Amino acid sequence: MGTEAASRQLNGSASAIRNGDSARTLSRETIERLAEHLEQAELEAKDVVKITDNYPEMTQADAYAIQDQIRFRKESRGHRTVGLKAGLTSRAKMTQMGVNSPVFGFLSDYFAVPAGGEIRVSELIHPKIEPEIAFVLKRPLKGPGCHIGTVLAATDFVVPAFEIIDSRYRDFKFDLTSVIADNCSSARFVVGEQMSSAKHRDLRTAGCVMQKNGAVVALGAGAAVLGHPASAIAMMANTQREEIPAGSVLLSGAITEAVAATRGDSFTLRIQDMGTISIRFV
Ligand code: OOG
Ligand code: MG
Repeated sequence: MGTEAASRQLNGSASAIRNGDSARTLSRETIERLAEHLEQAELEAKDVVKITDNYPEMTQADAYAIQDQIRFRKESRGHRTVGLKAGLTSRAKMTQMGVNSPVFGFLSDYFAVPAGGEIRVSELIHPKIEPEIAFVLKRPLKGPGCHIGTVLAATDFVVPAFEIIDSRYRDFKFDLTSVIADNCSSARFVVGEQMSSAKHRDLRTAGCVMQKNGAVVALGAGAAVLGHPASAIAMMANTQREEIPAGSVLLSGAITEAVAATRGDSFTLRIQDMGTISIRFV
């Protein structure tokens, strides 16, 4: 266990996310139990009812504390947290999921799948795939006060990315607090191999085309993500308590709605002037 994880555990009320807007209402014991419950659903690929069915009063602070506890459980078993993700940063995603504010989660080492590789469907419940732009940092980022300029200056390169989400909740139905507790449906991610400078291109007008088995299934442009994908990363940095370390992979959120994937499907994503990535579901 890293000292960071240890101190997070010892300081029971500490969450990796700042929660100016709400206070915790659940006991430490309940938070630990719900974290175990949701992580088990992930590891066994079995869906569960959304936790707000039993805890309707729970707050976003409770939800981030549960997410944090899931992260702690993984880190305690030796998994590295390799990055963070923003979710529900585009209108398309907010409308698709019926939720109206961005959320943030973490990426564990075993979520990473190489570009051109395979996603094993048997390890997942009901996966969906999303086209995203990933940022890799050369310098740490720390809020408050981060903005698009701070993010671009700290970015080493940007790459096209797939996120494979897999809500642990039945029928992929949830509310904001339930999805935050479930680490924002994070399951797998794939980043491209072609590194592009974030400074010398306009990420707002970068076109994005996702194909499923050769047919175009989703298209958009970078600006769909909060006007500029770097603003999702600024928001992420401003909500984290801890500094985001150099080298982190940061997913800025789906540009379009997520598309369901089943065994045998292959997906390709092309982002204008940033290259192409592909993945197969087996
Ligand atoms: C929540 C996660 C959304 C994105 O990029 O918008 C997300 C979900 O829709 O299950 O990752
Ligand atoms: Mg996503």
